[in-house]
Amino acid sequence: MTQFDLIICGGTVATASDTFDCDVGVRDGRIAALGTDLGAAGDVINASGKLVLPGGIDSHVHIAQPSGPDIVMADDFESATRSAAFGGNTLVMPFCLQQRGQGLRDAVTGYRALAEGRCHTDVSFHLIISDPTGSVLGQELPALVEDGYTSFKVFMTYDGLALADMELLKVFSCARETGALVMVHAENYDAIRFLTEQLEQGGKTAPKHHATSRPIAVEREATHRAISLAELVDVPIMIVHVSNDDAIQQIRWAQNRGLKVYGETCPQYLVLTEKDLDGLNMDGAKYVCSPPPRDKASQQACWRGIQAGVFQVFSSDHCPFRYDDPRGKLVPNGRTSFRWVPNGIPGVETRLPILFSEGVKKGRIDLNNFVALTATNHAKMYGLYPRKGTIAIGADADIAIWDPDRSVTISQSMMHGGADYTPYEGLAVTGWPVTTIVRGQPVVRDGELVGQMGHGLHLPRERSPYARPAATG
Ligand code: DUC
Ligand code: ZN
Ligand code: ZN
Repeated sequence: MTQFDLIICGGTVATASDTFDCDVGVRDGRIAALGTDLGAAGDVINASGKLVLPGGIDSHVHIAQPSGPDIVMADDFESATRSAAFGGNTLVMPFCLQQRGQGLRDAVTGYRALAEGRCHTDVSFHLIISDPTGSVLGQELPALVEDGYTSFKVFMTYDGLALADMELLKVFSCARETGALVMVHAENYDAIRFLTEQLEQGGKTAPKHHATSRPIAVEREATHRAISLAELVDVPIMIVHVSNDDAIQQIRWAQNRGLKVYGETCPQYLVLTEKDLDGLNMDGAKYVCSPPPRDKASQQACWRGIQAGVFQVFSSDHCPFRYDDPRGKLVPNGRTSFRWVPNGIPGVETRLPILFSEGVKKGRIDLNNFVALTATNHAKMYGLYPRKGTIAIGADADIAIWDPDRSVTISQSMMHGGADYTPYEGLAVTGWPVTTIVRGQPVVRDGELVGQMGHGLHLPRERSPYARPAATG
């Protein structure tokens, strides 16, 4: 009888704190040994010359989420998690969106059914609270947190989603009581509506005006307001998809005052700019996401935020719509105004290679920081550590094996999701994940899909220690 189900040998292992050469022995889906000369195994993967990293955790993806009348998201759970696995991820965290008037439990049941048996990677759901009624905050949310849905997102903009300040305060208060971590989409709803009306009245309806309608002040103001409201009730918050220095300064200001305010940024804020929205015809629609990509100075600011530790997590905000599709970016109404173009871009497969290449290879961050930003901190922030997000004895054997020197020019032809374009077309990167292992089972091996759909499981989570109010720890 062999001692291990799988040994990954000869590679360089990196965690959020250390880098070392050793073999990894896997038994029953968990890491059982780190060392050399581990003996016999049912399967051996030679990782010499490769990096052996914790599988990526993408704590901000949208899958199969209703996004407006006649709009369909490009990914279901099968295609999204396949794409994630090819991008070196072993766990993704999508959202259960509560529609107004809908019960939270009902929303969860619906998304769980869509995911059941169809995932290649593990998944763990956040909630989106759009209708914080008394029963939602009094009964449903506490019960769901108890069941392992220990984080949720709130929106400060969008028709049907935006919460008023009173509602935000009630939701924040409920998060404090239940121990859930709140993620905040910080943009000022009324300011966007006002600017959108003005632009449309002036005939400025092309996709590039999506960015004009959501300038930095819109994000800065909402970021500051969210921080202030959270301070009032003493609840930690995560400001997601931060795009620019003004918003970063608000978060840094809060952190310097000892508030538990966390930050997330995404690839689009490092390598895209507002100019990408100014394509021929409707081409700019491919880059419509919120907040919009800004300028080179904002990209530099996001790098500084990463380097200075203002951001704990780097996520994709994968939110894919097909481009050449009337139910996607080319929805007929979208041609009449940017306001109808569905918001979001694909990115779960390219998140890790972009940060590895632009960050590690270009010397902006080290490999251990890369692991922290893309895996370990996601597990810590969202109540999955140390089962997930590291390479340690007893942890789930969620591993991505990387060729750190492979040169790749990103193109849609090599993507594995449901979208028909990538916003990163033509971007040259160095370093690519070649094998992805989820709980000891190779899902992608040497660039080929070898896993079975349905291997990916839904994971309930613990309450995050980072969600504890400042007053209690
Ligand atoms: N916010 C997200 O987090 N994703 C896509 C669209 C949006 O506004
Ligand atoms: Zn958002
Ligand atoms: Zn998002």
